[in-house]
Amino acid sequence: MTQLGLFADPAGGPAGLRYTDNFIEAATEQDLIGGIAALPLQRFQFGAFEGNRRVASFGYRYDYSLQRLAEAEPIPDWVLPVARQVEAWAGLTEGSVRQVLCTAYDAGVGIGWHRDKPHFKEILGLSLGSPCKFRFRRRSGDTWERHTLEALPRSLYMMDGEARSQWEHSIPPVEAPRYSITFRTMKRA
Ligand SMILES: O=C(O)CCC(=O)C(=O)O
Repeated sequence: MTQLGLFADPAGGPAGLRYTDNFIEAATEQDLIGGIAALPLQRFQFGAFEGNRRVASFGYRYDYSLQRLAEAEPIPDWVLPVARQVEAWAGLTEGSVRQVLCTAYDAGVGIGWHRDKPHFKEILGLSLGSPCKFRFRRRSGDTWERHTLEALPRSLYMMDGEARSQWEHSIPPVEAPRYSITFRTMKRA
């Protein structure tokens, strides 16, 4: 093992975080944005609360009132080619992505600190439309370890390992409309 393997470079960010720019072509980005904009998006509901981002879930959705996963509409055909591309990049078996979340953030909208639900395993996210600061934090004694990923439009990130299980993530209010497609695999028993 090299020294880099022994001593994680803090500038490299959380272990288990992968990122790549230009994952899709600009024309594909426009098609995907069009697909998301045409969905019957709903303000994100968590129990009695409502977030400002607008979402549509496919495959499964998390019901915050019942605190469990519920079945949702199948992953739309127009998302499947990019879902297959995401699986190939991540080294996942075709069909591993079982949940897709399409999200629209208007300017001034973000997402607060959270970790994704434990029912899911790997989390991958495609950024569309405008850049965002994808922030990570992890408790370290009395303070927080922090890392910010500048997620460009058409880029893909993956959270696995510590990035997924130990670090929380959030996005501060975006400056221009941003869309994302989140691809999630299910925890295997
Ligand atoms: O928009 C994104 O890329 C992140 C979405 C997210 O973290 C979530 O919906 O849990």
